Amino acid sequence: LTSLYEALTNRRQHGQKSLAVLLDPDNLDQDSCRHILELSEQHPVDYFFMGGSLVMSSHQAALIRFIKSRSRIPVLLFPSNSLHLDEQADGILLLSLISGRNPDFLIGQHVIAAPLLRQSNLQILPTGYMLVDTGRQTTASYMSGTTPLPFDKPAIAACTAMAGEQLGLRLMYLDGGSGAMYPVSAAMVRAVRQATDVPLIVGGGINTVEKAYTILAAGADVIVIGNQIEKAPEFLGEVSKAVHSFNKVRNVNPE
Ligand code: 1GP
Repeated sequence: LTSLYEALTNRRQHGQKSLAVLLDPDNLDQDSCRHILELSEQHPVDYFFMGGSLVMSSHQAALIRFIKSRSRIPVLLFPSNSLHLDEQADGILLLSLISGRNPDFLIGQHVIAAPLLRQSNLQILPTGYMLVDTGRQTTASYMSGTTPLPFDKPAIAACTAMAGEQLGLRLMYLDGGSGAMYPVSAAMVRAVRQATDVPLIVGGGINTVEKAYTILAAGADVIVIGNQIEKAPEFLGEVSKAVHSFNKVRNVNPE
Protein backbone atom coordinates (compact mmCIF):
# COMPACT_ATOMS: atom_id res chain seq x y z
CA LEU A 1 0.00 0.00 0.00
CA THR A 2 1.15 3.52 -0.70
CA SER A 3 2.32 5.89 2.01
CA LEU A 4 -0.42 8.35 1.12
CA TYR A 5 -2.96 5.61 1.65
CA GLU A 6 -1.39 4.53 4.93
CA ALA A 7 -1.54 8.11 6.18
CA LEU A 8 -5.23 8.30 5.27
CA THR A 9 -6.11 5.05 7.06
CA ASN A 10 -4.03 6.03 10.10
CA ARG A 11 -5.84 9.31 10.36
CA ARG A 12 -9.17 7.55 10.08
CA GLN A 13 -8.24 5.09 12.82
CA HIS A 14 -7.39 8.00 15.12
CA GLY A 15 -10.56 9.90 14.27
CA GLN A 16 -8.54 12.66 12.62
CA LYS A 17 -10.26 14.64 9.87
CA SER A 18 -8.53 16.09 6.80
CA LEU A 19 -9.10 19.02 4.50
CA ALA A 20 -8.59 18.75 0.75
CA VAL A 21 -8.68 21.84 -1.44
CA LEU A 22 -9.81 21.14 -5.00
CA LEU A 23 -7.91 23.13 -7.59
CA ASP A 24 -9.67 23.11 -10.95
CA PRO A 25 -7.27 24.21 -13.71
CA ASP A 26 -10.24 25.64 -15.62
CA ASN A 27 -11.00 28.11 -12.84
CA LEU A 28 -7.57 28.88 -11.47
CA ASP A 29 -4.80 31.13 -12.74
CA GLN A 30 -1.32 31.29 -11.28
CA ASP A 31 -2.03 34.37 -9.14
CA SER A 32 -5.05 32.79 -7.46
CA CYS A 33 -3.02 29.63 -6.99
CA ARG A 34 -0.22 31.62 -5.34
CA HIS A 35 -2.75 33.21 -3.00
CA ILE A 36 -4.17 29.80 -2.01
CA LEU A 37 -0.65 28.51 -1.37
CA GLU A 38 0.08 31.49 0.89
CA LEU A 39 -3.13 30.88 2.82
CA SER A 40 -2.26 27.18 3.15
CA GLU A 41 0.96 28.15 4.95
CA GLN A 42 -1.07 29.84 7.70
CA HIS A 43 -3.99 27.43 7.78
CA PRO A 44 -3.22 23.73 7.47
CA VAL A 45 -4.39 21.97 4.30
CA ASP A 46 -3.84 18.22 4.08
CA TYR A 47 -4.21 17.65 0.33
CA PHE A 48 -4.57 19.48 -2.93
CA PHE A 49 -6.81 17.66 -5.37
CA MET A 50 -6.08 18.71 -8.94
CA GLY A 51 -8.66 18.32 -11.66
CA GLY A 52 -12.17 19.03 -12.81
CA SER A 53 -14.95 17.50 -14.81
CA LEU A 54 -13.98 19.15 -18.07
CA VAL A 55 -10.40 20.54 -17.99
CA MET A 56 -10.42 22.70 -21.08
CA SER A 57 -7.30 24.55 -20.16
CA SER A 58 -3.84 23.25 -20.90
CA HIS A 59 -2.08 24.61 -17.85
CA GLN A 60 -2.67 21.79 -15.37
CA ALA A 61 0.95 20.71 -15.75
CA ALA A 62 2.24 24.23 -15.13
CA LEU A 63 0.01 24.59 -12.07
CA ILE A 64 1.26 21.32 -10.57
CA ARG A 65 4.86 22.40 -11.21
CA PHE A 66 4.12 25.73 -9.56
CA ILE A 67 2.62 24.06 -6.47
CA LYS A 68 5.36 21.45 -6.15
CA SER A 69 8.04 24.15 -6.25
CA ARG A 70 6.41 26.09 -3.40
CA SER A 71 4.58 23.67 -1.13
CA ARG A 72 5.00 20.30 0.54
CA ILE A 73 1.27 19.58 0.62
CA PRO A 74 0.63 16.40 -1.40
CA VAL A 75 -1.00 16.91 -4.81
CA LEU A 76 -3.45 14.17 -5.79
CA LEU A 77 -4.79 14.01 -9.31
CA PHE A 78 -8.58 13.97 -9.48
CA PRO A 79 -8.89 13.12 -13.16
CA SER A 80 -12.00 13.06 -15.28
CA ASN A 81 -10.37 10.86 -17.90
CA SER A 82 -7.10 9.22 -18.90
CA LEU A 83 -5.85 12.39 -20.59
CA HIS A 84 -5.31 14.10 -17.26
CA LEU A 85 -2.41 12.10 -15.92
CA ASP A 86 0.65 13.99 -14.75
CA GLU A 87 3.74 12.48 -13.22
CA GLN A 88 4.63 15.55 -11.23
CA ALA A 89 1.76 14.91 -8.81
CA ASP A 90 2.29 12.73 -5.75
CA GLY A 91 -0.62 10.42 -6.33
CA ILE A 92 -3.82 9.77 -8.19
CA LEU A 93 -7.35 9.13 -7.03
CA LEU A 94 -7.96 6.30 -9.49
CA LEU A 95 -11.70 6.79 -9.71
CA SER A 96 -14.11 4.07 -10.67
CA LEU A 97 -17.51 5.73 -11.11
CA ILE A 98 -19.48 3.11 -9.20
CA SER A 99 -22.65 5.21 -8.91
CA GLY A 100 -22.98 4.97 -12.70
CA ARG A 101 -23.35 2.20 -15.22
CA ASN A 102 -21.04 3.53 -17.89
CA PRO A 103 -18.32 0.91 -18.45
CA ASP A 104 -15.94 3.54 -19.80
CA PHE A 105 -15.71 5.20 -16.38
CA LEU A 106 -15.90 1.95 -14.45
CA ILE A 107 -12.95 0.31 -16.25
CA GLY A 108 -12.43 1.62 -19.82
CA GLN A 109 -10.39 4.76 -19.09
CA HIS A 110 -8.39 2.75 -16.56
CA VAL A 111 -7.32 0.25 -19.21
CA ILE A 112 -6.01 3.14 -21.33
CA ALA A 113 -4.18 4.66 -18.37
CA ALA A 114 -2.81 1.44 -16.87
CA PRO A 115 0.53 1.17 -18.73
CA LEU A 116 1.26 4.85 -18.14
CA LEU A 117 0.43 4.54 -14.45
CA ARG A 118 2.59 1.47 -14.15
CA GLN A 119 5.60 3.36 -15.50
CA SER A 120 4.98 6.40 -13.35
CA ASN A 121 5.88 7.03 -9.73
CA LEU A 122 2.37 8.15 -8.90
CA GLN A 123 0.92 6.59 -5.77
CA ILE A 124 -2.32 4.94 -6.80
CA LEU A 125 -5.38 5.31 -4.58
CA PRO A 126 -8.19 3.08 -5.95
CA THR A 127 -11.35 5.07 -5.24
CA GLY A 128 -15.05 4.24 -5.48
CA TYR A 129 -16.49 7.46 -6.85
CA MET A 130 -20.18 8.14 -6.24
CA LEU A 131 -21.97 11.10 -7.76
CA VAL A 132 -25.10 12.13 -5.88
CA ASP A 133 -28.04 14.09 -7.27
CA THR A 134 -28.09 17.48 -5.57
CA GLY A 135 -30.85 19.20 -7.48
CA ARG A 136 -29.40 20.02 -10.86
CA GLN A 137 -27.35 18.21 -13.45
CA THR A 138 -23.62 18.60 -12.84
CA THR A 139 -20.85 18.66 -15.42
CA ALA A 140 -19.56 15.38 -14.00
CA SER A 141 -22.85 13.59 -14.44
CA TYR A 142 -23.39 15.00 -17.94
CA MET A 143 -19.83 14.32 -19.12
CA SER A 144 -19.83 10.79 -17.74
CA GLY A 145 -23.27 10.03 -19.14
CA THR A 146 -24.38 8.56 -15.83
CA THR A 147 -27.34 8.95 -13.50
CA PRO A 148 -26.25 10.12 -10.05
CA LEU A 149 -27.43 8.38 -6.87
CA PRO A 150 -30.81 9.68 -5.66
CA PHE A 151 -30.26 12.26 -2.90
CA ASP A 152 -32.71 10.72 -0.46
CA LYS A 153 -31.67 7.08 -0.80
CA PRO A 154 -28.82 6.56 1.66
CA ALA A 155 -29.34 2.79 1.51
CA ILE A 156 -28.47 2.70 -2.21
CA ALA A 157 -25.32 4.70 -1.51
CA ALA A 158 -24.42 2.34 1.34
CA CYS A 159 -24.86 -0.78 -0.83
CA THR A 160 -22.91 0.83 -3.68
CA ALA A 161 -20.03 1.66 -1.33
CA MET A 162 -20.17 -1.82 0.18
CA ALA A 163 -19.91 -3.38 -3.27
CA GLY A 164 -17.02 -1.07 -4.14
CA GLU A 165 -15.17 -2.09 -0.99
CA GLN A 166 -15.83 -5.77 -1.68
CA LEU A 167 -14.38 -5.29 -5.17
CA GLY A 168 -11.20 -3.96 -3.55
CA LEU A 169 -11.55 -0.19 -3.79
CA ARG A 170 -9.67 1.43 -0.92
CA LEU A 171 -11.33 4.84 -0.63
CA MET A 172 -14.89 6.06 -1.12
CA TYR A 173 -15.72 9.51 -2.47
CA LEU A 174 -19.28 10.85 -2.18
CA ASP A 175 -19.61 13.87 -4.43
CA GLY A 176 -22.58 16.18 -4.85
CA GLY A 177 -20.73 17.67 -7.82
CA SER A 178 -18.68 20.83 -8.01
CA GLY A 179 -20.74 23.90 -7.18
CA ALA A 180 -23.67 21.79 -5.99
CA MET A 181 -26.56 23.80 -4.52
CA TYR A 182 -26.30 21.76 -1.32
CA PRO A 183 -24.02 18.96 -0.11
CA VAL A 184 -24.95 15.29 0.16
CA SER A 185 -27.09 14.55 3.22
CA ALA A 186 -25.68 13.71 6.62
CA ALA A 187 -27.84 10.58 6.53
CA MET A 188 -26.08 9.39 3.38
CA VAL A 189 -22.62 10.13 4.80
CA ARG A 190 -23.56 8.21 7.96
CA ALA A 191 -24.93 5.25 5.98
CA VAL A 192 -21.79 4.93 3.84
CA ARG A 193 -19.59 5.35 6.89
CA GLN A 194 -21.39 2.56 8.71
CA ALA A 195 -21.41 0.25 5.69
CA THR A 196 -17.67 0.43 4.94
CA ASP A 197 -14.31 0.54 6.70
CA VAL A 198 -12.27 2.49 4.15
CA PRO A 199 -11.60 6.24 4.41
CA LEU A 200 -14.50 8.37 3.20
CA ILE A 201 -14.06 11.56 1.17
CA VAL A 202 -17.04 13.90 0.80
CA GLY A 203 -17.28 16.98 -1.42
CA GLY A 204 -19.54 19.15 -3.50
CA GLY A 205 -21.43 22.22 -2.30
CA ILE A 206 -19.67 22.56 1.07
CA ASN A 207 -19.61 26.34 1.25
CA THR A 208 -20.09 27.14 4.94
CA VAL A 209 -18.33 26.06 8.12
CA GLU A 210 -21.64 24.64 9.39
CA LYS A 211 -22.02 22.40 6.35
CA ALA A 212 -18.40 21.26 6.72
CA TYR A 213 -18.98 20.44 10.37
CA THR A 214 -22.19 18.51 9.65
CA ILE A 215 -20.48 16.36 7.01
CA LEU A 216 -17.48 15.69 9.27
CA ALA A 217 -19.70 14.86 12.26
CA ALA A 218 -21.67 12.44 10.07
CA GLY A 219 -18.47 10.48 9.42
CA ALA A 220 -16.50 11.94 6.53
CA ASP A 221 -12.75 11.53 6.97
CA VAL A 222 -11.81 14.07 4.30
CA ILE A 223 -13.86 17.03 3.08
CA VAL A 224 -13.17 18.61 -0.28
CA ILE A 225 -13.73 22.30 -0.93
CA GLY A 226 -13.44 23.77 -4.41
CA ASN A 227 -15.84 26.51 -5.46
CA GLN A 228 -16.13 28.38 -2.18
CA ILE A 229 -12.36 28.81 -1.92
CA GLU A 230 -12.24 29.95 -5.56
CA LYS A 231 -14.94 32.53 -4.78
CA ALA A 232 -13.68 33.61 -1.38
CA PRO A 233 -10.15 32.35 -0.65
CA GLU A 234 -10.36 33.41 3.02
CA PHE A 235 -12.88 30.57 3.47
CA LEU A 236 -9.82 28.30 3.48
CA GLY A 237 -8.82 29.71 6.88
CA GLU A 238 -12.30 29.28 8.35
CA VAL A 239 -12.79 25.72 7.16
CA SER A 240 -9.26 24.69 8.12
CA LYS A 241 -9.96 25.93 11.64
CA ALA A 242 -13.23 23.96 11.70
CA VAL A 243 -11.49 20.73 10.68
CA HIS A 244 -8.83 21.22 13.34
CA SER A 245 -11.19 22.20 16.12
CA PHE A 246 -13.09 19.03 15.25
CA ASN A 247 -9.90 17.02 15.67
CA LYS A 248 -9.24 18.60 19.07
CA VAL A 249 -12.74 17.75 20.29
CA ARG A 250 -12.32 14.19 19.03
CA ASN A 251 -8.99 13.85 20.84
CA VAL A 252 -10.63 14.68 24.17
CA ASN A 253 -13.52 12.26 23.60
CA PRO A 254 -12.23 9.38 21.50
CA GLU A 255 -14.97 7.04 20.27
C1 1GP B 1 -16.28 18.47 -6.56
O1 1GP B 1 -16.06 17.62 -4.39
C2 1GP B 1 -15.63 18.62 -5.23
O2 1GP B 1 -15.85 17.31 -7.20
C3 1GP B 1 -15.74 20.02 -4.66
O3 1GP B 1 -16.97 20.63 -4.86
O4 1GP B 1 -16.43 22.84 -5.82
O5 1GP B 1 -18.65 22.43 -4.75
O6 1GP B 1 -16.59 22.60 -3.37
P1 1GP B 1 -17.16 22.21 -4.70
